[in-house]
Amino acid sequence: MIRLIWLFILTNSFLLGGVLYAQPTVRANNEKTTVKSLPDLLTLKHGEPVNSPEVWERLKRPELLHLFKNEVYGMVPDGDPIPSSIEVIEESDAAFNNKAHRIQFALDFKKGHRNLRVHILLYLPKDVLNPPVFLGYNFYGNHTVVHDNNVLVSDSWVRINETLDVYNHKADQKSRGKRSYRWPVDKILQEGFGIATVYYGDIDPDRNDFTDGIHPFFYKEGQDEPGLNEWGSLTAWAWGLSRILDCLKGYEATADSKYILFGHSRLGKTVLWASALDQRFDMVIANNSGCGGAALFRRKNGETIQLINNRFPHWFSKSFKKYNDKETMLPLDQHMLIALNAPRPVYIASAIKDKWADPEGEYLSAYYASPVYELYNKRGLSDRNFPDVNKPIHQTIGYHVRSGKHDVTVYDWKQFMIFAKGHLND
Ligand code: GTR
Repeated sequence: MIRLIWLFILTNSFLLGGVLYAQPTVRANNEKTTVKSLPDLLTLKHGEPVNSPEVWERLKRPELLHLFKNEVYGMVPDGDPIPSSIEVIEESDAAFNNKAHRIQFALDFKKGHRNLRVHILLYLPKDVLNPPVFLGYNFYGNHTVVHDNNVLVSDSWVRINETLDVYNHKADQKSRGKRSYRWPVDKILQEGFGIATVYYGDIDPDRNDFTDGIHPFFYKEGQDEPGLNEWGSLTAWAWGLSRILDCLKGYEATADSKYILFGHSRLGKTVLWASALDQRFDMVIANNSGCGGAALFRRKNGETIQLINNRFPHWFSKSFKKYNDKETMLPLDQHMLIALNAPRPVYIASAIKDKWADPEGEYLSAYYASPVYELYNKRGLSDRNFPDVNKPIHQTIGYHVRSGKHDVTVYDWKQFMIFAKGHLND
């Protein structure tokens, strides 16, 4: 079959390997994409059926985790745990006009002369014991998420973004609150949730450089970059979320909280992988996560394996590069990543203008993950047809495609909170 050339990058607002990362625009796809050849979730590699939660958990789940680690994201190298310490470095019970507690932790990793400091910002509503907590990374520093002058500013390397006042790769006071429209913290607290956020670059700066961030802490003598099937940045960020969870679970006020992982875009990819790896996360929400997140690789709609590996060579393992333009050779696809979250509630959110992330591919992935949820008698998505815009579906797998572009909006958060309230006790 002749593949029509359909992808056309129209934008001039991104630079290869550069500092701008706007979503390239995608011209409509004329090819009828097929997902006929999706690898089967309910068959083991030697052909036996997966017909119970027990077989899924004992055999299929480990089989898939092994594949994702070896072929896609890369694995965390074995070795002794990295010594770390955790300390409350600032707190107040007068945040948000006395309505909330603010706690800031410093999580420090140490090895030889190396020290990596990760700031965790946590807000908790007053008078709610162990509230459910949304946990998500932010892109430009904790101080960008809220208008709160007490939030500490990270020293880590930051991507340049002049509209957010980030110059010279340094976080700056001037960016305070500039991303607050994506984080309706006040509303989240009012609804009885806590919220924890961390700048993702504290764990690993988002650039093709493996001498910084957490990776070097794991190197063997003489090593200066991850091996073939070792971790890229996405796995590093996922690993970091588990360390942040260790910390929050060790803190009295959140020790028994439920945790809802939330991530947008590359951080949406991160959270799906993080909660596949760590089943202590109670729920996961991936917003506009696209290629390497919820979207099916085999559709090759919008961003493809080759495009993502070329623009972001550090995100995945080196072994993933062999699938550039060879999607059908992959022994897995992203419905399997979503299924690794079963039976926990998972929410996939798309935006209709976010063609780069392939909204329909994100939906179909969730749809094809559903048989694993059904093994547990949970409801996934039952309709193969793409839903209407702004018509959320809230089964144990939740989904919406909203109007508008690649972003996080008030509409999205409204759905996330309704979903969390309705499904945390599934
Ligand atoms: C884009 C990238 C996407 C998505 C996005 C983001 O440029 O192609 O995969 O991750 O960046 O994270 O903002």
